[in-house]
This record gives sequence, C-alpha cells and structure tokens, in this order.
Amino acid sequence: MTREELLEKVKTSRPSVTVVGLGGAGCNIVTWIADKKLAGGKIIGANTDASHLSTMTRADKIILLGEKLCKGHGCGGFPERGAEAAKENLAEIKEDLKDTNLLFLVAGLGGGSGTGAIPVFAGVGREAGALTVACVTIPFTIEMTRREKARDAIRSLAENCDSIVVIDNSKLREVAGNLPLKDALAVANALVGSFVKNVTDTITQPSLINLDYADLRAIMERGGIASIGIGEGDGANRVEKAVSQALSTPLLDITDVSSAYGVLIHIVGGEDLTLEEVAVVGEQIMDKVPNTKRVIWGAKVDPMLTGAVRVMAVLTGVTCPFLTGVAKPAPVIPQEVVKPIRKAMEALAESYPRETISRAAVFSKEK
Ligand SMILES: Nc1nc2c(ncn2[C@@H]2O[C@H](COP(=O)(O)OP(=O)(O)OP(=O)(O)O)[C@@H](O)[C@H]2O)c(=O)[nH]1
Ligand SMILES: [Mg+2]
Repeated sequence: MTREELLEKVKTSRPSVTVVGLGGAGCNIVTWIADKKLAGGKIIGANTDASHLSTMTRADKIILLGEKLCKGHGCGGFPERGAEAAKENLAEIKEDLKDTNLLFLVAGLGGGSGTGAIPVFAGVGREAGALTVACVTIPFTIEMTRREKARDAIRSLAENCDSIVVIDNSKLREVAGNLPLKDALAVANALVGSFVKNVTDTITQPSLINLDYADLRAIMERGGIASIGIGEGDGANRVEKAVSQALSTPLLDITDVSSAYGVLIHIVGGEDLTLEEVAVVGEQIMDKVPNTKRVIWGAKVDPMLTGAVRVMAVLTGVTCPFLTGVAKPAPVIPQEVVKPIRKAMEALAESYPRETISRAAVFSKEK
C-alpha cells in the first residue's frame, strides 16, 4: 500500500459520529457541543417544539418531530406523544442515521418530547448497526412525577441502546455542594456535552493518547447503565488524585463501584501533562475497580489548562438503586472531596451560557 493509499484509508475508515439532541434539554446540550466545535461529527437537533428548535442555529440539521400531531407546540410532558411524534418522522430519521457508526442520543428525561422520542431514535440506530449510546439526565427529586417517567424511559432504553450514560440532577447538585438550580443545569449540560465531545474527539482526532472506535465498542457495546464521575487534581500525584476522585463520586448513585463491567477514563491536562503520568492510570483503576473486565483511557492536551488535570470516568454495566427500586442511604460526601469537585464543576458551568437554559420546560410548564 502506498502512503497516499494509506492516507485515503485513514480518511475513509474514520468512524462516522452523529449526535442527536432530543427535546428542550437535549437541544440545549447539543448547542453547547456545536459551540465548542465537534471535530468529525454531525449534530442534529430534534424537538416537537418549533420555537425552541428555531434557536438551534448551529446544528447541522434540525428535525421538527410530529408536525401533524403536535403542530409545533411541544408535547406538554407526555412521553407517549413524544414517541408518536418521532414515529411520524421515522423515514427521515432512518435516512439521517443510516451511515452512522457511533450514535449519541442526548436528552433530559422527564418531559414529553425527549423522553418519548429517545427510544424511537435508539431503535433506528441499533437497526442501522451503530454503537448507540444514550446520554440522559434524570430530573431533580423535587420533580417527583417526572422522575417516575424517567425511570420508565430508562427501562425502555435498556432494550434499544448499547449503553445509557445517566446523570442524576439531584446527585449532581449534592456532589457539587448544593449548587443553585440554574448552575446545576449548566453543569449537567456541560458535563454531558464534554463527555460526548471528548469521546468523539479522541476517536476521530490525534490526541496524546488515543482511544479508537474498537476500544470504545469493547466497553460500551451492550454496556447497560453507565455512570460518570469527574475529578480535578494539581500538584504532586495530580492524575492519581483526580482519577481516584472521579471514580469515587459517580453522578448516579450506584450499588457497587467495584463491580463495574468496563471503565473509560478521559484525562485533559495542560502542556505540562506527561505521558508517564498518564501511563500509570491503568494500574490505578485496576486497584480501585478490581472486578472490571475492560479498562480504556485517552488523554488530550488543552493549552488553556496549566498545572491541573481534569478527569472524567465512565463506569459501564453498573446497577443503580434508582432503577432497581432498592433504596440505600446515600453516603455523606466528605468536604475535602466536595471542594475540588465543586471547582471542576464551576469551571464546567462557566463554559455554559445560562440564557440557553431559561428556555427549557423545567421553568415554564411543570404540572
Ligand atoms: N440538563 C438539563 N436538564 C434540563 C434542562 N432543561 C430541563 N431539564 C430537565 O429535563 C427534563 C425535561 O425537560 P425538557 O427537555 O425541557 O422536556 P422536553 O423533552 O422538551 O419535553 P416537552 O417539553 O414536554 O415536550 C426536565 O424535567 C428537567 O429535569 C437543561 O437545560 N439541562
Ligand atoms: Mg420541550
């Protein structure tokens, strides 16, 4: 094979990534991703609410779901309507997803559009042979009935997705030292957004340490429920500190961290991040999550970050009390853990414009 042929091969073998934001929250999150420029991925916004969809000026494509059924007015918190609406656009959705290798479906569960449409999109993705990863938030405990709807939606997603990355908004608020609501939503959006962006960037762009599509598939294919944690560290042993924090404070309460099926670690550091620092991460994870079958990690340099490292850990194949209905008392998180996490979260929140959030349903039409 000549060098030119090889370069051509590299181009054509790059996995094609599609990110779909569904409903108000989903569209808000993918707008953040589009703002940060997603290298090597297509962004679609889909909603039954025409007015909210019209704000999605940076998406590669927008889909008004269920025009006949909802007339562009949203679906008022009814997931059955959201599902019906998405089915109205089935042919178009199939066409849009047909060549996708990796599909991210992003939504805030608990409303009508995102919650109802996400299993429909997942079914299409899986049928097309894409690695289908849902990234969802579950509503705050104050949104009681919405949490019930979210639980049902996750169960139905489990049948249609490879992995479902779940962030519990309430847990997020607690871990971050009880942030005000809007800040907590900003963090959730930036967190889900950076997960999608980091994974996409590392499999499509050269980084300090690359993940490839096959690695990701090994962890996320049929990975079930996944939980995310973040951590930040500086000074001596900064990578170790950040990884340990990220693994110990998942943003969805899980029954047992040590029994996760797979672990994906993503590290971002400044120009001073060294390969040696990152190379020890694998052993460290094996120590903390001893029953894990598969561990992968990627790292990238962000020139804006000096001295510190930021780590995101994704644990797949976990069980969580919220879904099984077996309640367990949440452990109290010590202050020394909350502080650096809060710092990382505030940095994330800063990257998210709050005015986008005020357009979401949570502030306007709770029943
Ligand atoms: N992370 C995040 N969650 C949000 C945001 N806005 C709302 N939520 C959460 O997501 C849930 C669903 O809200 P939306 O996404 O606005 O609902 P929708 O899918 O558009 O559904 P309908 O408006 O009923 O058609 C809410 O109950 C909140 O918990 C946001 O900007 N970010
Ligand atoms: Mg809406």
